[in-house]
Amino acid sequence: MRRRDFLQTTLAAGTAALSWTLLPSMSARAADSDLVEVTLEARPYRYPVVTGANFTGLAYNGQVPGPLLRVRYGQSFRARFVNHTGSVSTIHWHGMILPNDMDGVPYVTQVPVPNGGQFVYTFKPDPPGFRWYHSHVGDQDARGLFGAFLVEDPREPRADVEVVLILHDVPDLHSLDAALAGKSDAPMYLPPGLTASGMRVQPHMSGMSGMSGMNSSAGPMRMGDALKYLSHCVSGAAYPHTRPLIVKVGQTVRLRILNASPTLTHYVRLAGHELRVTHSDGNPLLRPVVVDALRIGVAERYDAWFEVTRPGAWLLESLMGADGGRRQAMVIRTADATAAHPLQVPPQSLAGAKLFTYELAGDGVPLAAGASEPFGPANVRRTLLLGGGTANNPHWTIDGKIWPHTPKIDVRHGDWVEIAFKNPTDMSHPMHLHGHVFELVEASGERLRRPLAKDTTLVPAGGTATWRFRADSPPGRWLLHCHNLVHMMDGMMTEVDYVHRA
Ligand SMILES: [Cu+2]
Repeated sequence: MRRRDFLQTTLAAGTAALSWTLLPSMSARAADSDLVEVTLEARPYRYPVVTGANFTGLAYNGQVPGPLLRVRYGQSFRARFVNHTGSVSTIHWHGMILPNDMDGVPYVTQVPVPNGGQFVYTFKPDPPGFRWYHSHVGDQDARGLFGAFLVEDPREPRADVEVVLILHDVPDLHSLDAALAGKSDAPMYLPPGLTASGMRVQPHMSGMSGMSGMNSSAGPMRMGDALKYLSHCVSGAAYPHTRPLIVKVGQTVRLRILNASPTLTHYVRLAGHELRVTHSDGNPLLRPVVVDALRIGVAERYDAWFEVTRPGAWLLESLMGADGGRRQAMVIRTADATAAHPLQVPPQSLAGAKLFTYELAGDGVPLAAGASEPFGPANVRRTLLLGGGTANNPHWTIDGKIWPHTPKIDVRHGDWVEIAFKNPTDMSHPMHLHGHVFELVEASGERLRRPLAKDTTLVPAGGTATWRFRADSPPGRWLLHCHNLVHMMDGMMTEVDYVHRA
């Protein structure tokens, strides 16, 4: 009885379909229980945002995104997954350190759950912070099988207003087939005022800053692997149908923003405000950083704070260079905003903006050219070459291979591991490691003096990134892959495998 009550309590905060989620304090009873139990049932779902379009959606518990899951750090978690998708399915708990057989990777950590079948996932959510969950089978997450998962740290200060926002994009599934075949005619999305590699526009390039989308600066668009999108959403709705967030002057607001897009990097601005970023992928930054705009790669999360200092109405928006007509946005306004406070819209360019980058947040210093200095002692040191996406090599590869033929990374428990990515391709790759939180110690040729604790890193086009971590997770096979859906389905995937000490 007590558990059932608690299930209701837990899900109550997440049952507001088609809107972002406001987070009330967890009730005392909810926080006192040792166990949080939920049932997640996946079924076909018709999206209100794309009614009329030929789109085969899926949903957990009849809502997209799926219900917000909340536990207090230290509680155990048990999810009964019921699969009525019509095909096999699994749930992956992104950013969580957990037993390998709970990680939800089909044919790697578990036999996938057949249609009509059930599976119980049970683990102690760790570490605290903003995590998420999604199907790890085919394109099911792009069809709607994803949601946010908060592991709340009672030691952390709360803001007056706490909100979870999920940026997600609904793909035209025909373009997914075409993209996997390298024959999509969809344009690449690039935000206005940025070069293809995602660098800030430099002053000497200011003559280019008016170029909408900057597509022409990205070189010839050889590869037909971009997705077409039917809708760009904030937590299940597209602007202007997103629900406004009503705030009061004097309040502190904490936005926890997840990018659950299949392929798009999101660039987020709030009109009239800077954002103080305190966490990346749910993990505290060693020092918060104040920016004008966030860059959120696929699967990344950021905690961004601001203060309401005056009455007004402001648009929070992800800028979309190639699709500027459609806003992916929501209104944040004070209850007393009047006609004297018309809606402020953020600048529609990132030119000149202080953009969140790893180099900025990590206090980067350029490495000497050609330097190969180690970032710390490591017993296992590997370089992974990200490749493909050209006419002669249409697959997206790691060291020239696609899954399951990619080279694996063998580690022993207790090893210090350093993985360096080199990305000579003309697309950025959001690389994700399961079951670990690593330190990002190098980005785009800069050593980060304040490494970022993360589970996903954008490796920019033409750029580099280096991770460092201790192999002290539960033993098993931990997937390491690009979180761009097209690249992942193409085979840009490998594993960190725990092997027994000889
Ligand atoms: Cu990729």
